[in-house]
Amino acid sequence: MHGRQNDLAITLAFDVYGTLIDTHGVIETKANEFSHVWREKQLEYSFRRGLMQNYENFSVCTSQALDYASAYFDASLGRQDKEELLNAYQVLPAFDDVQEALDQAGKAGLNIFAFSNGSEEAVEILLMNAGIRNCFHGIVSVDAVRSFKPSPSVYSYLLRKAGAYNSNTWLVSSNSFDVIGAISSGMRAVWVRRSPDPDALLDPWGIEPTITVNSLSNLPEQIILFGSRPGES
Ligand code: 2OP
Repeated sequence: MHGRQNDLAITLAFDVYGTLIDTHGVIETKANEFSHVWREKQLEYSFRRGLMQNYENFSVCTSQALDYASAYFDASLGRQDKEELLNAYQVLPAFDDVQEALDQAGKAGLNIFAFSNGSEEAVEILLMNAGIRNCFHGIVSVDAVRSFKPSPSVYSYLLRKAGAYNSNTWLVSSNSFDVIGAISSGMRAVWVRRSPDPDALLDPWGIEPTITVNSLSNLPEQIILFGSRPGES
């Protein structure tokens, strides 16, 4: 898909759901709790399927998590309600700081990929609908390796598909499991603190992000400056 990019150029791999795209944009604030249970279960199912080696497309995790949230809140969603919510999951807003950051990264000559548990097709539709698809050199989906983040296999696959190396590749994610997974695989990682909770914690594993930010604004410049520090390749 991408072949060998300029090996010296920095590669940015942006996580999608929750980092570029606001997954809580799908439901009005009044159902915010429903939206969070849906999202937490979606991720939990991906972790469990990865550990069980019982892979299903991320959209199955999303759909089954919706069934759970519906039952948990006794929302008794009908088939049409569920279809509308799942369709709405393909039309979610990008966060306000995304377009400018991607434009800055493009102008700076960085290789930019969307990197997601979602299938290539689902992410393509999502990014098109959010109006940011053309900012990316490509989309890397874990679907091809039939596992999920934070399995080491998905980060190795990212490097292969992006034609990049650990030393010049940065994962950009709001999901601490993703940041810890990428750092543990030898990549650099930016933790984007998207949670409105100022006390939102990174898991206390003793594995720290390379950079922590509260927004993507000026992130490309911070990454380039970091790489130009003495001793940093
Ligand atoms: C992703 O986009 C699930 O946020 C995670 O892969």
